[in-house]
Amino acid sequence: GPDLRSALKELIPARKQELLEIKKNHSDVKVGDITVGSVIGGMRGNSSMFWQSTSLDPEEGIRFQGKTIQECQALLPSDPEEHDAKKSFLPESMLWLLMTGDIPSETQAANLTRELASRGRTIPKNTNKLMENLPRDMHPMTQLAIGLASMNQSSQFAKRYEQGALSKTDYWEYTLDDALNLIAALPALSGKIYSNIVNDGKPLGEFREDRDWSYNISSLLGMTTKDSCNRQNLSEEQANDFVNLMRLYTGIHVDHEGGNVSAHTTHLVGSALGDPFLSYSSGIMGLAGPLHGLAAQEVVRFLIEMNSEISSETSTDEIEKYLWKLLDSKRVVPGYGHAVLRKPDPRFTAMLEFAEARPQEFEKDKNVKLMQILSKIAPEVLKKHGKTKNPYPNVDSASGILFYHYGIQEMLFFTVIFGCSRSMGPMTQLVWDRIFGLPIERPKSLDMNALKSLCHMS
Ligand code: CMX
Repeated sequence: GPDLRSALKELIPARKQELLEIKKNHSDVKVGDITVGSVIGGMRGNSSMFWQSTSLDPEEGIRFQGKTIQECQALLPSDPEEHDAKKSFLPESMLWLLMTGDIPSETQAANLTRELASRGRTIPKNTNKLMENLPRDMHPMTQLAIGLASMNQSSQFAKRYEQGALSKTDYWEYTLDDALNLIAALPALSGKIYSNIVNDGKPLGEFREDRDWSYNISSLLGMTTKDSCNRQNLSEEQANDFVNLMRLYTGIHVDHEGGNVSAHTTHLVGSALGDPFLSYSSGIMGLAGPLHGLAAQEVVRFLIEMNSEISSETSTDEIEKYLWKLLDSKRVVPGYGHAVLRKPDPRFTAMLEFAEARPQEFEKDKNVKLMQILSKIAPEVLKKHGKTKNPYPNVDSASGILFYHYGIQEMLFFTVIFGCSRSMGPMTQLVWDRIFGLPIERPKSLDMNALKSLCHMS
């Protein structure tokens, strides 16, 4: 179908049948063994979640419905009005891929783009009022979580459920409505938050119903030349590049399989039949943790600090020395290493390629230069150091410093942009949770006595 809802309607019967069959005939098949180490080690290596749209390969990195980032870049439709040869695909195309498993046609992508823009044009009055009254210095992620949670008042799912008029087979349709409204509201919400931080709450740009989701995020951050205050004095070309950076960034941070904190939290809260707004607001709270979404700002601080202590960003010797000094004082190199990945993060590679495709723009930026050079030097140093299982750059190595380059320099705000993107994977899963009628999540926990007895300790 030309719209997402009808495309899903066509897919649902066969997919439901598939899962039903697995449940009926293969529920006893063993997935793996759970160890005591995993129970006290954050469930590491314990495969125990069902997640539809993405999976993480230790060598290849993330795959979206089985497709690598490169394949997505080649296949997913971009903005038909964008004529730049270096254009990025639309996150809206990615959302379609996540939801359905299929590459959307140009028309399907354009329709979803229009649908989100039309749903996102206004946010609920109460939410708007609330956002206007938040303390200007409140943490941006707290603002985002509050804004999202407040939209629960407009949840179609919650309203119908409350009325007691909802049959289980219809859950997904209202969840889909809410999920699309939530994703659609993120440009306005993040724009409101940024204006609270940098402009005393006064709008920085306009929302355009005829433009795509990332364009509207950029415009409401004041980062386009036409529809915003353009406080960074960007040229036409720079502003266009920024929108493409936004499309790229938000297109590839949508999901990282199910076990990461933001995705898992959304799924867990949603499993208690919380509506999408409450569920993703909780996911946002999880994303705000320094071991998860906040790492990008660490890298930016690190690059700026190193640059202030070395004579030139091309001085290989000094960079090596700086890294060894860091490692010898038992600190980590920010932006390197990963819990699961064992190669350079393909998301990092995509961000690096964005900079490399625009040499004139980034030539004079010492921090971006250092980021590029570091990605050659640091892996060698970390290999010699010999501790980290993955000496390669992770996603956070490049993203923050590129936003910083264009003038988004309020580091706590980076995670809000991450939060715009990350909505897409977990919202997709929530819709499918309702389609499949998955139950409330309830793992068994073990107390100290149970652990000791399993280990034959007295
Ligand atoms: N610099 C120095 N040492 C590192 C390192 C790095 N970048 N990454 C890992 N190590 C060390 C660990 O501290 C650990 O040392 P000990 O044995 O002394 O404790 C050892 O190498 C083994 O760790 P690991 O199994 O390779 O890595 P973990 O799964 O424990 O941790 C991560 C993964 C990301 C937390 C870690 O690599 C790290 O701290 N990196 C720097 C911070 C960072 O970039 N975070 C962003 C993560 C982005 C993302 O999750 O997508």
